[in-house]
Amino acid sequence: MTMTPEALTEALPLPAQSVYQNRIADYWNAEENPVNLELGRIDDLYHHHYGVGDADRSVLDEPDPELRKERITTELHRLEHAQAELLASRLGPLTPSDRVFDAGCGRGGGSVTANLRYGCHADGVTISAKQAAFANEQARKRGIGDKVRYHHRNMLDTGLETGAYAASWNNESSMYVELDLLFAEHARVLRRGGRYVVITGCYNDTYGQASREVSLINAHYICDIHPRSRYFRAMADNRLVPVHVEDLTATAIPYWELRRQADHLVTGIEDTFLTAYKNGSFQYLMIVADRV
Ligand code: SAH
Ligand code: GPP
Ligand code: MG
Repeated sequence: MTMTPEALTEALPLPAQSVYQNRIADYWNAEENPVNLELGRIDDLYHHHYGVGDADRSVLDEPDPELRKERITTELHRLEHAQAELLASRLGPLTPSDRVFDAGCGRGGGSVTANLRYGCHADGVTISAKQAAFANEQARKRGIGDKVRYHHRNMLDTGLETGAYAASWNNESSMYVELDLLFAEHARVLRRGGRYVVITGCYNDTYGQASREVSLINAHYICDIHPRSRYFRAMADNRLVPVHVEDLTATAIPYWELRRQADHLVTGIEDTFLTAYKNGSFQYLMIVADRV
């Protein structure tokens, strides 16, 4: 059957988000990896990012098999939470009346971490309805539901109040979007002098273009890892002026070395990350910027 252009427009509901973004929402609505849920259950801080810092590898020598699993899980969670604290430490100083925006908030651990540290209000935004509902339930159970709220929205078009936010961030969520659109939205919601932080995996311009490993990571998560250079260009174009840049690559490796040994948690992407970091094609980067 052929359709007139009018009929086609009728048949296809106007997309609130792109086909790609629908696909991303499907991924996160279905995601139930033990490496995320079992770590989060430890203290109800659910993170979807990797860990930083030295790992206590003695957990691998634990003779009791069940206890060994538990100790590895706890150690990986400690490293992931250290990453969340590293990011949160760069948001401040903040007061309890300040508002922060968590762009691509996952199951909500980052906003809770910021609230615990500063007592601030937080708005988390995720494209997954399931994640937003899960995170709101967690905040309610913690008794911080009045200050920490999660929204099922597109971080490129949040509907959040203009100029109302003291700080905002992307923790491993910027590789899902065009950076110009993303930073325009951060610049809009941040007040003048507000703080923006991103922790991300980026490909290394000095390597050339995206390596095989970077492409495998893209395929695994359905994302589009940007080159390092693109972050600085897009920030400069959107009133975000870097004040601190830190290459976290070396500090990210112990987490992956431990995770690859965690038979009860591996997802299969561990060796690809290690190769990508070690061959210099991929970097784990933190950029802290001021909104001018
Ligand atoms: N920042 C969180 C989660 C990172 S996982 C943490 O550190 O734990 C990546 C997140 O980005 C997922 O929650 C996914 O839903 C979100 N995301 C991807 N594209 C998005 C978009 N266009 N708008 C809002 N969220 C998006
Ligand atoms: C972390 O999520 C991964 C991403 C948000 C996407 C890719 C990140 C890069 C730095 C390239 P996760 O915790 O859900 O992943 P996993 O299930 O592998 O632990
Ligand atoms: Mg994870």
